[in-house]
Amino acid sequence: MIELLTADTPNGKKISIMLEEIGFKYKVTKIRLRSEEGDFSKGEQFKPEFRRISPFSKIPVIIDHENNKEAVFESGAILIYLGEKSNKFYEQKDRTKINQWLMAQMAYVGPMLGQHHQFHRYNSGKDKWGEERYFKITKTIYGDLDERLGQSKNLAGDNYSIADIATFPWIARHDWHDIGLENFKNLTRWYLEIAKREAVIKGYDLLKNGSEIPKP
Ligand SMILES: N[C@@H](CCC(=O)N[C@@H](CS)C(=O)NCC(=O)O)C(=O)O
Repeated sequence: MIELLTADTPNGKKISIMLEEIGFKYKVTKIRLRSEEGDFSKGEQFKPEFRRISPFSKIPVIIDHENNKEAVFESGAILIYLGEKSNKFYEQKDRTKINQWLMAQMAYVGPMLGQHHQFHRYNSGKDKWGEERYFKITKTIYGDLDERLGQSKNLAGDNYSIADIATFPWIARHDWHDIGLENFKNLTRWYLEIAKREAVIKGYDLLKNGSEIPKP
């Protein structure tokens, strides 16, 4: 059994989607990232027992109870671990391509879209320069992903892979981005194909509170 310590965020959803896709038995342990008053500095991610398995105090983390309670932090590393363990969505022959698109998600797509959330969604009007910068970068990312998906069925080639699983929950925040997903035809085609997968629908609603995938 895999224990998933997480919260309802794009990085958290990557792992619940993967666990549903590979059909592993898992349980979700919710980590409250902020106090009742909304203070992040008082979240459960800073408890010493959590920091022992997640040194940067971030979700998601998994504990593999079938493998000597091996704990893995960083969503990309977790996807690789589960891909290797299940032999699914991480085809040996495609690994170089999958790794590129996975690393691009981890190092660029996620962090940039995350900044766009901070400036545009949570702190709109506070910093014009930051707001414009991350709006522009987000638009560029949509364009670049659209271009790739005009040439390729999925990010790393024909096969749906952990690179798609890592990227999907970030694009699922398109309603926060205000870029207009529907203007990016190839990205929309890919998004809708993934959005109808049963495992994705289930994994998206990881806390079982009726969370639905936003339509373009
Ligand atoms: N690169 C990390 C990023 C994880 C991350 O930023 N997690 C956020 C939620 S999506 C978090 O735990 N934030 C709590 C905090 O920063 O205190 C990953 O992909 O696992």
